[in-house]
Amino acid sequence: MQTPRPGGLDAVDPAEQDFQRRVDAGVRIEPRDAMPDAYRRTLIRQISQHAHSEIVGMLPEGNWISRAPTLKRKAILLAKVQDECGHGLYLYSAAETLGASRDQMVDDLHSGKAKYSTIFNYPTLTWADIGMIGWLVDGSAIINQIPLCRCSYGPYARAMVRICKEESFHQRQGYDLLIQMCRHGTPEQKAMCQDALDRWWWPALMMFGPPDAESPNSARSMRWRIKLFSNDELRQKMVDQTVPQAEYLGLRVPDPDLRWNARRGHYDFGAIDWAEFRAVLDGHGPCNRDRLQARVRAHEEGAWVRDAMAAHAEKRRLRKAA
Ligand code: FAQ
Repeated sequence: MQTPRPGGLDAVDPAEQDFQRRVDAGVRIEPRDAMPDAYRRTLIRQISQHAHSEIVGMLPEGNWISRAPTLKRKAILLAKVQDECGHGLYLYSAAETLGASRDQMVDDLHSGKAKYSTIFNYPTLTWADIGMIGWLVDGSAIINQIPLCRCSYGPYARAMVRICKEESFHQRQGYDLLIQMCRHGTPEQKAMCQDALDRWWWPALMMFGPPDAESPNSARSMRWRIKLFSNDELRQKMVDQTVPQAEYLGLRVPDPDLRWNARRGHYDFGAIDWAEFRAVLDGHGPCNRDRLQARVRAHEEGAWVRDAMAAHAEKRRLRKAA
């Protein structure tokens, strides 16, 4: 992975050079500032994909709200899923500051044109999966998103501050659930957690995106400080942070090549199945079709709310104009 080049050497246009100098100097770019079209497009792409991920990401856990084992766990899960909805809304708003239309973004999701995180195309088969999502998926999301609080685009960076605080609660509730099941539960409950880890470990590592050498957007996004770390750097951080937590739970990470490398000061880990990643990205994961159908249905069933709000706004406008 190339590190950002100070001064943006391939920015030929003087306006772009000036923009790059501001980014290099750590100036926050705000919606009314001049910015290269490609910077705007890259942000709209990333922020809208991120928003879609938060919204589609409500579905796997939403599946368990009515089956949570206790009132306390149900209240926690409800709050978490509602938080994810809020994250989606902040992020759609951040993308709108760049001129993106909310209707267009939502249409692109529903038509299958827009991407969202591959991780949400896997099913939640048991209650242990809820713990696994909090621990691994929210855990990975935090590692990826803490640096975004310092990214170059103001509205995205500010949205991420609040999102990260909430993701931190999400990660902790997931790990707490797993501690209860693995350290204080029955052997059957612990086995259920091991089965969930076996299914979620590799998809969680894929959340960070393709390897650096195959990531078309990384070099430019890093130069513009939209990304501060590469996909592989963040993935390594996730492994280093998570393996000791798995040990505390008494769970085995499903990777025969995983071992501590004292020379590197990091864990070495096995090869990721990128063919699986690409298949899920292309719509062939276990739940892609269900996820999109659920979102389209929710949108259609909510049409009357949007119509009622539009009629109410129009009535107020006419009353004011009279
Ligand atoms: N899934 O060149 P790169 C969460 C796409 S939120 C699907 O490396 P980039 C909270 C990528 O978009 C999880 N697509 O791309 C939660 C690009 O496509 P394009 C979401 C992926 O943008 C928890 C192409 O592959 N987080 O979990 C994935 O520089 C629990 C080439 O890749 C964010 O969105 C993937 N895993 O780096 C919610 C964070 N990976 O458009 C509910 C912000 C890559 O060129 C419950 N986003 N792609 O055709 C980012 O940091 C970046 O966009 C990356 C990808 C790192 C995801």
